[in-house]
Amino acid sequence: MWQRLKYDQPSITKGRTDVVTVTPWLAPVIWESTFEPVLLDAIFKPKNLTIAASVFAVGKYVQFLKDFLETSEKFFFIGFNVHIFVFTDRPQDVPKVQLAAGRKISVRKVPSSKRWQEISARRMEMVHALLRDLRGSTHYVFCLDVDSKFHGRWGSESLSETVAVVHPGYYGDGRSRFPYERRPQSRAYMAPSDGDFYYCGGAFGGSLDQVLELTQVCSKNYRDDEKDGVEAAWQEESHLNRYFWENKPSKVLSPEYLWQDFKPRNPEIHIIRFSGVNKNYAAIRPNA
Ligand code: 5GW
Ligand code: MN
Repeated sequence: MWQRLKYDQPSITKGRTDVVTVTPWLAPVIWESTFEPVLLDAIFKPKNLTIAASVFAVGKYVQFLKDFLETSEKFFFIGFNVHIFVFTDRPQDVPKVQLAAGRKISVRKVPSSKRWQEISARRMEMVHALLRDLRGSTHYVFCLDVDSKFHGRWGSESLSETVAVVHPGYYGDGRSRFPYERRPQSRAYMAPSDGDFYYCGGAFGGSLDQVLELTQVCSKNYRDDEKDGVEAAWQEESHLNRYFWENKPSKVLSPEYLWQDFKPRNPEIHIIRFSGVNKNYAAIRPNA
């Protein structure tokens, strides 16, 4: 029982001072040394939760699956029931990965796509359809980019109703400089004086019900935009950012949770947990 666990005495006056650990709407912002992993796992493990993750590997992106899946076995919700759903047009190319007890991978076939914008835009819709099937069997869901690897723990500290990850590329910038969709005709529109953080399209999550709602709203807005002949600047990432502006995330993950390999590690980043690999765009994208 967690009551008998040994862990450092929490301090009410001392903690990290180099970063902000709570948003103005009082959602925790998760940084290394702001949580006690052993304690959190002891709280969450007895609930016997199932965590689903969706990952798309369409076309040449299947090459990223091996590292993604192998590193998830080392770092992603270790000791929990984890079900990874791989969406791909090349099911025969999904690598066989040795899985620990309680973990499984399912493959869902999706159509190939010539326009890369299609892939990025349709993920929400396909995840929404998946989640409808998972109602009753899954508690939390994360939607992750495949062109990335785990390097450190990503676990129960990230669980909450709606979870957004701060994008590593813009967190020092003023909101007017965030790459939000700026055309008022789009349903992803954000005014220059609006916005909290710029969040990643490459990682987000939450409870099954909340992610069902989020994917429904974002995919509907994307489709309605499409009928008007508008495609948001960063497809679903733009719609996600608009959604999280209107519906504040209940937990915010620091850029430790989605770094980029090409970026030098900033001093406030004490650990990189998940990071996008460097990729040769010309070699992997259908219409780069
Ligand atoms: C291809 C060309 C341009 C943009 C995206 C793609 C692409 C994305 C693809 O051909 N296949 C594919 O499976 N994807 C999925 O969308 C992957 O899960 C990928 O991680 C995600 C987002 O696309 P990324 O990772 O290329 O976008 P960035 O912004 O992380 O570079
Ligand atoms: Mn990516």
